Amino acid sequence: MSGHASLQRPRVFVARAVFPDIVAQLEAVADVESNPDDAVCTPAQLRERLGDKQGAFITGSERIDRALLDACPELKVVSTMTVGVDHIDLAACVDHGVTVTHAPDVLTETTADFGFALLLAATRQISAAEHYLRDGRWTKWSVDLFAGADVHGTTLGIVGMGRIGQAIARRAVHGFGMRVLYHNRRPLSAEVERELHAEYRSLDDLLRQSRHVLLALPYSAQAHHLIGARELALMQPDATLVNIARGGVVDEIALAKALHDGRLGAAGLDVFEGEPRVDPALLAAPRTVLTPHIASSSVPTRRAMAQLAVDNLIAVLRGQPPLTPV
Ligand code: 8YV
Repeated sequence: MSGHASLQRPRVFVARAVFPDIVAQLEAVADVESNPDDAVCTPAQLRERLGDKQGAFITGSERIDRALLDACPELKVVSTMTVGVDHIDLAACVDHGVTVTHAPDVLTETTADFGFALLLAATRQISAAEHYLRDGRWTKWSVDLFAGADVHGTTLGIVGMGRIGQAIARRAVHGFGMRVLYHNRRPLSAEVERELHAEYRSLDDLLRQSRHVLLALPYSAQAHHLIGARELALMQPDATLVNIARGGVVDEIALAKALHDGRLGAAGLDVFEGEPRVDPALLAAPRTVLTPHIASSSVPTRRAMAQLAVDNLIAVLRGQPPLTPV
């Protein structure tokens, strides 16, 4: 009996080490292969692990492409604990009949907090000032010590006005008395614009008119290097650029050059094109705060992301509609 029952249990691969109590919920309904060492699979290892599985629990580090799907004929559902899905070939998943689910909403406020933290840290040079102090270089108070631009009361341009962009707009307007401009594939309804106190602009106008610019758009081929040398040249010379979207949205070499040449005030970056590798040009750029893709990383939020990913996976394996399909 139990042997028969176990034959019926779907097989699932959990690609990274996630909260054991949340994975235990999956183990109650599926045969789970996990990755307690938390090593990131190479594409070949991922193909091998998923070769006999019906379900995949992944993060942003695992790439689901056509070659992988060709090699994993039993795969029915890919559940990513991220909101972004640029690591998944959605068209190939449709062709292979694979359901894709993601984890929106649960990380919105935590990620918006971090976007604002980066805006403040970069504009007010908090990292550089702390290193200066720790290095023992602080010998006297002076009027212009780390004097930078202001955040409150200035104009913030938000590129990508989805859930996270809107949560940042609320912080900017209500917490910091800022004026908010935004650019989006489609303008928001007049009602939502009114509620957010946000004004639509073309990308070029937003870059020209904003004191600070924050990127919160999904990555796509059209968004590749959306912010390059031409766009950086449109920005105000003391503006801060914050990127909590994906590294590929920004031409990092052009950004490093603008910072070196003093044509941009500061940069706060949580995402990088080749992450976890960070381009040496960015590492050497002045007035820059760099963090290792942690915008959603609070314990309650990372737990909520993992829980939603498991709930989605279990629903699809049971033949029920997923909670948050892509
Ligand atoms: C994740 C993110 O932490 O959800 C997303 O899209 O970028 C982050 O919240 C990261 O992708 C995990 O791999």
